[in-house]
Amino acid sequence: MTDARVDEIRASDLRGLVADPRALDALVAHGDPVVYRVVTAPGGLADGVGLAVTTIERGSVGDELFMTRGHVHRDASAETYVCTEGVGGLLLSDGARAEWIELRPGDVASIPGGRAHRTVNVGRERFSFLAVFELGAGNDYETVAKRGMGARVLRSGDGYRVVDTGHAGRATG
Ligand code: M6P
Ligand code: ZN
Repeated sequence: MTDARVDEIRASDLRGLVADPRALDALVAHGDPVVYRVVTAPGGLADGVGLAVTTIERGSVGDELFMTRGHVHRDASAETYVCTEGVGGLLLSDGARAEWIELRPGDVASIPGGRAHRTVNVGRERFSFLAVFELGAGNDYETVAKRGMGARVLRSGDGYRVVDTGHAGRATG
């Protein structure tokens, strides 16, 4: 894919989304590292089908493991993820309940239409996955910024834990 589009999402792009804004400020001040890259096939596969590979670096903002921003599709279309590298997971939210699905290479996860979705790297290496989605799905980021994902994924000893936060509060805090 020599003509693929590459988007780099840095720590500063997670403003308003993390549990610990001070830890984020410190990270931004220390070089504002790339948290993840999204490589998108231009024009998609065919017939309105889009393809992207997302790679999340290993790291955290305070205790909160590196993650994507998370979004909901405006057109309520579904999406499929295939894990290709590392260990991570998918947080799904319907606005009332959060669900966590751990992903290892070869695992396939379906995101039902209308669910907010975010991925998190919980492993010791990079976490990479391929996404197949409808072109023109229209990513809405405001909903997640406003109500959060209902859970956060935190470093815990050598592993991680998924902590329920509820949807009533803001995404930060
Ligand atoms: C997957 C797909 C993309 C998305 C990317 C990063 O590759 O769902 O559509 O852009 O993950 O997630 P986000 O857009 O939430 O930053
Ligand atoms: Zn999506």
